Amino acid sequence: MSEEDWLRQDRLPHIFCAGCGNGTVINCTLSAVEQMGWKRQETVFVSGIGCSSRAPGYISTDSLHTTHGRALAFATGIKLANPQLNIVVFTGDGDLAAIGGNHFIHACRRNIDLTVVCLNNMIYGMTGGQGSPTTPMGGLSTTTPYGSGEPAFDLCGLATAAGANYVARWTSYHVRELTRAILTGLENPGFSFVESLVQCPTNYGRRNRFKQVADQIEYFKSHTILVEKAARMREKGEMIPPDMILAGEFVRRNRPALGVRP
Ligand SMILES: Cc1ncc(C[n+]2csc(CCOP(=O)(O)OP(=O)(O)O)c2C)c(N)n1
Repeated sequence: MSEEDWLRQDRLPHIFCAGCGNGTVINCTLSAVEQMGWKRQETVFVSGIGCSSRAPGYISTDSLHTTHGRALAFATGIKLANPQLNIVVFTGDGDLAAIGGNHFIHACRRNIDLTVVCLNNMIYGMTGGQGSPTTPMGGLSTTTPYGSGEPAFDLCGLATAAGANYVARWTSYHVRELTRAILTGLENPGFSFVESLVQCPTNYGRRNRFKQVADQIEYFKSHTILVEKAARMREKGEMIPPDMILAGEFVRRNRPALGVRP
């Protein structure tokens, strides 16, 4: 089997815009699932609402495309009803951190045995480009036409503080690192949170300074700093520029977890 065998070819073509980063992250996730050797009958994909949340519809396992912000509530129910199942949640930054924010913190606190892949395009993609909790300061969107004046939510910081067992961030540029992080998340018992920044050329890139799809991917490449390097810089009292993306593994631990297979 390869990751392509996990796709429902009959559902193609997909709804994603040309140049969207979601396909890359779905591919990385399926590659990690494939490397786990999981069986399709034992694996469930769950999502909320948004472009990113359409992902499970293209995967050939049982899946739940639920209501906006509620993917983790449904996923928790599945896991508690049948701990034998492997559960992967696809969610967007709006789905997870705005309308679903409360579910997110409590799923981390419970440390329930799931892996969440957050496709963070820094915008509400599906509804036309409104600002989200992760829209960067100064970022242009339909609801922040003069630039967002709010600081962006650090989803990995939140997941770490709330109790998740595994937390990592990469981008759609970092295909190998992202796949490895998702794999580690799948292997690690308890709540695993992997965030991937993704380009959204239609609703984020074109309103900001990324005229071409490759411009935003290039930005991900040039503006990433490893968490270890950032820690060394802080120790030396050096400033980390605010537009840098902290990437890598934030936490890997073994707190008691809910729903871990006996
Ligand atoms: C209860 C509810 N409120 C609002 C909406 C409208 N809505 C659909 S998708 C979405 C935002 C999606 O943004 P995100 O989760 O970041 O996913 P993306 O489309 O960017 O991948 C919103 C507000 C909805 N479907 N249900």
